[in-house]
Amino acid sequence: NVLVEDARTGLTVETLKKAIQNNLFYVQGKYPEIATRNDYYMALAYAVRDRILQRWVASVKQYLQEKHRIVSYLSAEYLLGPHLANNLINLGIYKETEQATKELGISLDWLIEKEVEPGLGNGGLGRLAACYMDSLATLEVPAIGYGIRYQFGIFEQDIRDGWQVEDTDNWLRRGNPWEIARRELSYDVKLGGYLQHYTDRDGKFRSKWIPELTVKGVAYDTPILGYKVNTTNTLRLWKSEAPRSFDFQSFNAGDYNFAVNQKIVCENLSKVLYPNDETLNGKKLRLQQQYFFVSCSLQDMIGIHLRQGEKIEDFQSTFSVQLNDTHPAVAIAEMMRLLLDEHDLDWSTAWRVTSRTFAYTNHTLLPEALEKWDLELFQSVLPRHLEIIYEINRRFLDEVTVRVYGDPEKIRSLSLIGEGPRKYIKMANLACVGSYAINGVAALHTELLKKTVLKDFYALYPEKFSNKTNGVTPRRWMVLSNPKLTELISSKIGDGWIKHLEELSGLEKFADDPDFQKQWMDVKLEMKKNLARKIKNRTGIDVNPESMFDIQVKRIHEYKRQHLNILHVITLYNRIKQNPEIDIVPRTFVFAGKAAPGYKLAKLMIKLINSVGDIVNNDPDVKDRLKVVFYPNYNVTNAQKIYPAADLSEQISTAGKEASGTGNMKLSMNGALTIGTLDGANVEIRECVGEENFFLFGLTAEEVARIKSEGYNPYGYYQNNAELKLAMDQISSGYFSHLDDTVFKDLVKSLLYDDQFLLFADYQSYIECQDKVDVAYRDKVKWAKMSILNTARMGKFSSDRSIQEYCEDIWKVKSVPVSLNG
Ligand code: 26R
Repeated sequence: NVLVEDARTGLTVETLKKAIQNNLFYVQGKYPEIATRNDYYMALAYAVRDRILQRWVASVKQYLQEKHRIVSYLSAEYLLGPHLANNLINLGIYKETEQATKELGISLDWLIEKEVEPGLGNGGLGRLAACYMDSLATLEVPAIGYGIRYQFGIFEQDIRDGWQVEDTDNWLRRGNPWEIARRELSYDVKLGGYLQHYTDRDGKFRSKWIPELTVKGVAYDTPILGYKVNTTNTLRLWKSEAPRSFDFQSFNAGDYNFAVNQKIVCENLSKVLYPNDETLNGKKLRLQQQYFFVSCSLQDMIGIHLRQGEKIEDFQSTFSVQLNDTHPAVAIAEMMRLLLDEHDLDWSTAWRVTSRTFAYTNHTLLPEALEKWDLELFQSVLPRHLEIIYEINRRFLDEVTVRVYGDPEKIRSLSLIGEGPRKYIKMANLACVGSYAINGVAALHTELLKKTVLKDFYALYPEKFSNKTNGVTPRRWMVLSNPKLTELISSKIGDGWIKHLEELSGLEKFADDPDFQKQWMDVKLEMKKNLARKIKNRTGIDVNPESMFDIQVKRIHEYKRQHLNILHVITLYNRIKQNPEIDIVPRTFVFAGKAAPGYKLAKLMIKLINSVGDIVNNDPDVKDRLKVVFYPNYNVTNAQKIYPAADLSEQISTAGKEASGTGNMKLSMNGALTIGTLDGANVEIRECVGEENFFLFGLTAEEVARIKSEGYNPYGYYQNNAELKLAMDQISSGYFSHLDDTVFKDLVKSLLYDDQFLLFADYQSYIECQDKVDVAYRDKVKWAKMSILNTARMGKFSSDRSIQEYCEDIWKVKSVPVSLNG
């Protein structure tokens, strides 16, 4: 007898084929002869979405059947990457779909490459949120991610004449089959205006907020499916619009222009992602964005809580709300406002609820990245919240004055309000006071938080602090991006590691097996060939897949020190020029990453990489032993192609500056060896893979702090190091810039006279370490073994482990398995 599957839920090749054909006709309105690649992409995407919808609806049903605790993740950024291939993997129908499309005469890869990724984040923080959503669903934990549906995500980077140029990211231009607009699900958000104070009938003193403007937030939901489970959670992103009533009012008043203008103001709120990473510019629109999504999200959560028949004062028993850095920290004041003004609770009840609801993750120690809002600006957007923050601060300082008796310096540092030429609000302080848990993202980072930026809060509330070392999802960063390696690993140890990454340790016993080593390095070579092809297409540069692929891909920043890497390139180049017959291991240096559009020095670093590349790549003396590639427009899609091809992973930030890093994990999992400082999660990676399988160099965080306090003198290092001096002199004299000695002036000046990141202090140590890498790479057998051991020992760095820890220690949530048709 024949099994007849439902056309919208079936998972066999036959049914998938039917579904694609149906969608081509009934959704796209096309037949095969005239269908475009996009038509096929859409037809397949909708077929996949149908299958996910079945699980999504089942999950909602399951969650509503009885009361469950729910995790709410608040993040201004989600860097999801393309959905299609990931959903096929998590549904477990990759092979079937490959077959179905093949039988329809089209290639699945071709469709997968068609997808425009949603780049709704800058870098590490946004990508972490995406990995965590994947792990929450995979661990079957009820969770909602809340954020902003930016119409334009992170800009697209192009390189012209070696310089970064930005183009807008119009990711929605062909429509988005992965989201469902919930037009009926919307909330009003007030902005600006003033307060009216009065005493109500019960003699209660009250503030009434008369806003200047009300915007509407509309929910757009994207399903997040777990790996080989039914659990499908929701990522709910808010789009801002003008309220319907609005145009009416102004129209009646006869001011059409004003009405149109206000509509534009409203829509602007979710228009574009701010491309800044680690430096703030205090823009009003950014504060409005933060408040907008936070207010919609809290109103939504309160609605969910109350509809379950629960009391408002028990809110914290339904939701645990995680703040992804301070970007959503205004939620603490907004929660108080909603409870006091809209739900009529008294202050102490409202504060009890609020301070048991939120938990705060810090992602950076850089002082310039700690969010501060000019008090007057804050007041002009959120007058009521300023009043509430003053009251939180007053009560908080009253309480601590007793404990830190007579230490005005401590009081100043703990206060939510900073004083100076202008007053400002310290969002990290608000987050610490209003949260029941505070965590850093790697062991070293958490220790430094406790010792430096948050030390006074640590002294006050040590029990709130814990470490949650970051992790990444092996589904996207191994299974999806490196299928060959996945197959090889599973052929030896089965596929349990995909959900239980510690099982990778089973590979250790093959680390010395010559056959396995050969297979391992064959996969690596194939991935390098693939990347070489991409590099050729995108940049025109020929690279040798047999050379060592030395890779640094991440946002461009002084603290990440891409210029230290390029100084190594110049040093090797000079050694070749001085002795053209010198025996060095051929290397391909791959750089990729975006610079914040307003960050002059970072943009100059990109220009320097490209300028050095132009000289090195084309000098006949080099004989193709060195190649420098700047791969443009680093994003999730490109990252997936780059990581599997890496031999060497560059993690060379100044110790104490990189909170964790997550690219370091993705590279090591894919068999790259790391050259790195004792910074962020590098410390823990080295502990896991073993010091003999990690190339360590540079100052420690303690030494960095000591040198800085004693006064760092870069010029001395420059004068006393011949190779360093030569490289710097070449850069400044225009050796790499057609004798133009002005181009790199600012960069040279910064390195020689006021570099905050101690680059010269680590130069010699870095070069010597790179020389060791060169030696190690010559021993193919040993390198293969070290590479295998890196992967085998990376089990700890799955985001499943991180999320498990958050669930147990902070959120107190349990998994709720979802059954279909249950
Ligand atoms: C305030 C504003 C300008 C801003 C500051 C900082 C905007 C964005 C950032 C980016 C920060 C918060 C970030 O992405 N930090 C990174 O978080 C990763 C995930 O925890 C870490 O791995 C990484 O080390 C850290 O830099």
